[in-house]
Amino acid sequence: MPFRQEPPALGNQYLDDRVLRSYLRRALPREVLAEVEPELEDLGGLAGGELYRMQLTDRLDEPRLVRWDAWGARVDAVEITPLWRAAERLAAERGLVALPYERRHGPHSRVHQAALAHLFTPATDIYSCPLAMTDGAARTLLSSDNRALAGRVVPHLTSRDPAQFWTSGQWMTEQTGGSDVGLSETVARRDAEGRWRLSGQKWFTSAVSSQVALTLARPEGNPPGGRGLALFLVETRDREGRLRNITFERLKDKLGTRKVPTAELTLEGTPAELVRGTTDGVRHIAPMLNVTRLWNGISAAALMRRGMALARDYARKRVAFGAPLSEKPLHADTLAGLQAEAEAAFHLAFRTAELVGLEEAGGASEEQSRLLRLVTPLMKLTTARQAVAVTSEVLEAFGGAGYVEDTGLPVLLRDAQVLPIWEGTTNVLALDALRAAGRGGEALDCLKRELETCAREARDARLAPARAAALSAFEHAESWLARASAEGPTNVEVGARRFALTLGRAYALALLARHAQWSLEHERDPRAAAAARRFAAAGVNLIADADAEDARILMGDT
Ligand code: MFK
Repeated sequence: MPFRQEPPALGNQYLDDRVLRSYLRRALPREVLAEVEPELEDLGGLAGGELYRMQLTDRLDEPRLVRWDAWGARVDAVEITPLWRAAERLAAERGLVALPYERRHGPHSRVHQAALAHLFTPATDIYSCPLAMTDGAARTLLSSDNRALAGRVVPHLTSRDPAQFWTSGQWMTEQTGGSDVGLSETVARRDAEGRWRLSGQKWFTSAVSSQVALTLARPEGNPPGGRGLALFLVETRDREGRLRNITFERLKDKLGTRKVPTAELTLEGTPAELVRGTTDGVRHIAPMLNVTRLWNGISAAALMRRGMALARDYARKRVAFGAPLSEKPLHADTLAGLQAEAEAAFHLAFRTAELVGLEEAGGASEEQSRLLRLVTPLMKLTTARQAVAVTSEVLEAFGGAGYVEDTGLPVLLRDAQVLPIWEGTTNVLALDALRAAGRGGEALDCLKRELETCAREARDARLAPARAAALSAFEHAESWLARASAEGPTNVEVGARRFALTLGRAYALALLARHAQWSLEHERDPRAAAAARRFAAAGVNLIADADAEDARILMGDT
């Protein structure tokens, strides 16, 4: 028989996930865990079974923009893939958006949702994108005090009935940019009946098949910048299913997330409802940004986990130079480094979900709310970069097979690459983190106290290097900020990315070490501690005392 390589396989993605299960045992009260575990196990079975098979067979299918039907009628429909249709139903039935609003488990409802999303995301071709935006829209509408609008729309966004469930888009990006949203050119005017109508172009509108979208537009006469924008809700179609003065110009030809129908849209007098006031649209849409950034982090951890599940299974099956790769010290060492990154990212993302859940249930202290404002951008930017690095290495762990499309592996890297880009790039979020840290320095103090608490709890001698690395990285970041601030704003900005990544990695390590202590004591499991030591050795402190002048010299023309 000629040699045939056995492909990697996935088991039950909940039962096989040591990190998720161990975390949930610590983070959830026993009765809550007992209640949620059967559905996690069920979704884990689907994720490693039927949904994975669909992903592999449906690999080449992509959404299509259908402008006309066979008889010449204009339809402007976006046909989504079979897996996306299945994911839509599954998401509604399992309450992937509904859970934090039903709040059956009080402050733990966000963790419950995050655990389901962790299993769902890598199994459904980034259907988490519309779910993230839908969740963000529900949160934004509920915090808007526009009871009439929230009362009409939120029950659809949070419905468990697939026939009633709506998703929401988030139409912010225009040709002027996705980062500096204040440059938006879409104009809002009142018509003769006093109804708002929007005109302009939206350049990157994800999941355009949604029933509603939150968007920004400038009421005529308003000043430039983010303050002059207002937040609107658009219902995309009328009762007959026709688009409401919206033209789908084309679908984007993207590197990854190719199952997500992202479009360019033209709005020509599109009816819209004001969500909240006629100004301060950027501030008013911020709740949505923070929710989608949480989803981004959960998705980053989840994609790393999927890559590791495949790479570890393959390492046991693939024999080279006389032994399975899993028995080769260098291969095992490489995977251990990736596992440590994935594990630290997991704890950072789930700690953020805990804080969001506390705040939503009214149980967050002022300290925890401040911490959350700083941790959200830190978590998003840190985990997104980890996801790109880890999925890239995962591909390499398969050798040439990782570079061949029909193994289903390259899509992991292509999908991960969006995570540092959408919902705020690394640099934009680093500046946001500086802003959050800067206001009187209170948020930074909150983070310091949290790190110190984690370090105190991680008292086992085996965790000493992790404790030391987390604390010393934080201290270096703190002293760098004080020094750079004294030197002037350019020096602060030039180091913002290194500062934010150092804080993000230090916090991820401290959380991992704290969990490792629990796992040593309650599970007699040394693996989380090994991950913490490995992560500590990989480099936490990225502060370089480079200054703005060096950047100017290096990047200048002369
Ligand atoms: C897998 C799941 C992933 C989900 C995928 C969804 C796909 C969607 C595709 C996209 O839409 S990608 C485009 C996403 N775009 C962004 O995320 C925007 C990135 N840019 C920023 O975040 C900028 O920092 C920002 C646009 C907010 C800057 O705009 P401005 O006009 O300069 O606003 P400014 O002055 O910084 O902030 C205005 C107010 O909002 C301030 O409050 P005050 O008016 O009280 O001073 C800010 O403090 C507040 N603010 C800004 N960001 C905030 C925030 N408040 C809370 N949280 C935040 N994150």
